Amino acid sequence: MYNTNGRPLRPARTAWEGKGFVTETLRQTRTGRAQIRFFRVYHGAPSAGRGLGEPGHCAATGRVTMEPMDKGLRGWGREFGDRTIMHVDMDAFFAQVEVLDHPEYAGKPVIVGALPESGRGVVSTCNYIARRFGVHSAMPITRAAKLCPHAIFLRPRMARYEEISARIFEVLTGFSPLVEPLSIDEAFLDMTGCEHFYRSAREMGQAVKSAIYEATHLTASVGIAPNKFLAKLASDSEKPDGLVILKISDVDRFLLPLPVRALWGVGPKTAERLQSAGLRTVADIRARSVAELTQLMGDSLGTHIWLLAHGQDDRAVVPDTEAKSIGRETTFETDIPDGPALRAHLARLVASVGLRLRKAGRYARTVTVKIRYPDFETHTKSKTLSTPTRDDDTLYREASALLDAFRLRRPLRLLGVYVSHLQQYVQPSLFGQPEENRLTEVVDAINEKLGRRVVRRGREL
Ligand code: TTP
Ligand code: MG
Ligand code: MG
Repeated sequence: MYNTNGRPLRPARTAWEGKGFVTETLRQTRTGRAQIRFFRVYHGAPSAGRGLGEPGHCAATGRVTMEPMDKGLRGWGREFGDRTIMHVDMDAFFAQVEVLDHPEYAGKPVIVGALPESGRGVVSTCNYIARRFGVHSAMPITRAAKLCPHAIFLRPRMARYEEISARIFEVLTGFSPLVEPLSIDEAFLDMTGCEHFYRSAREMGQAVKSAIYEATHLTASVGIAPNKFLAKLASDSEKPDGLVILKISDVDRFLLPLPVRALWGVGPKTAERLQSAGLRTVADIRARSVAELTQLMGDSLGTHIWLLAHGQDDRAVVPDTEAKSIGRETTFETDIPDGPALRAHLARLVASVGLRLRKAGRYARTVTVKIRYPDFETHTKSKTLSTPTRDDDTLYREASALLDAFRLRRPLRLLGVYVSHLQQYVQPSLFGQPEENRLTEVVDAINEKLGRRVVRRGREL
């Protein structure tokens, strides 16, 4: 926990309500002159067994009243208006991971994506050294090779990036129960009510950056602002390793000089229309009334642009608690034909997906297998089951039958397994009891204890 200077005057109190709870701690300041009350609002159930010392987690105390959260207690948070929103985005994410795993690449331009000798494909991303040569995401790899011939070119290793991404999100959920993932390397956090843990917004942002660095040895850029739109602009504005704070009083200075393209939802076409009406910067839009803008751009787009130009955006941070599907795929080092090796990969993918499904407390109705041939031709086949399941044996049987159905005649470059139509429980009256495999339960329990998947089924070997 951060900013825990001062002596606790009494144990933290936790107040409960159906959908969340508040913790309150009372501390003596370091100088001993004042008492500070730290408040924090949590949404959703507490995670059992975790102590109060970890932000974002709290052990149940059994009290069952909800005490109102006094807005006055947000301290410096009030400089951000009703809400304090944070945006976090990793710097040159795939490329940074590659340099982390290969220290010999440090200081050199690194481009992740296709390989130039393949003659096709695009740049996924590149590090900031390569960006100086004009290389950027989505650029054809052949063009990147011309701009920066001495760069290190690498194919993406998605499984590794996903593993690190999971670690980052674990760190973020320690800071706020309201974390909305936007992509593999990026999230919004609603930090409203958490301000009292930090002396300033800068300290709060620094705490998140440091925690990510400690967990991954990678840098992130962070923006803190009154809403999502401004927080994302802020985090993008000083990459890499940036930390930009926009209080309400900073917004105009920051926003007005920006080109209209900076407004969320304004693409090249909309920008062109605005420009042909003489509107180049956010300040130009500010000079017009909402009526003029709606006349120019239509009711909905005009209002949207007018609001953003005034720094207004009331979208909520929506935590991604309801995953729509769970899946995992592997790209092989060398292409693999159908046979025991491929089936073992399938079993490992199923085991990993099954474990995540059980951890999420869900049952799946639909199983999907995805294949990709060396020429990138990609196919999927799905089956929807009559009874939802989360049992590895059932999932493997279905996935294996789907793989059979492809009648593979060529080796595969990629294999993936997905489950979807997730539901929380199975209605016994409709489907009969869901089959719970005792072996799966035991294996999960042992692996949980050991902290990783040590015990595996024979088919995975
Ligand atoms: P971004 O966050 O857009 O980019 P980045 O993290 O590489 O660089 P920065 O944020 O510092 O500007 O995307 C995150 C990852 O997503 C990126 O590392 C690679 C992948 N990606 C693609 O594969 N293709 C793309 O076109 C983009 C934009 C990203
Ligand atoms: Mg990024
Ligand atoms: Mg991103």
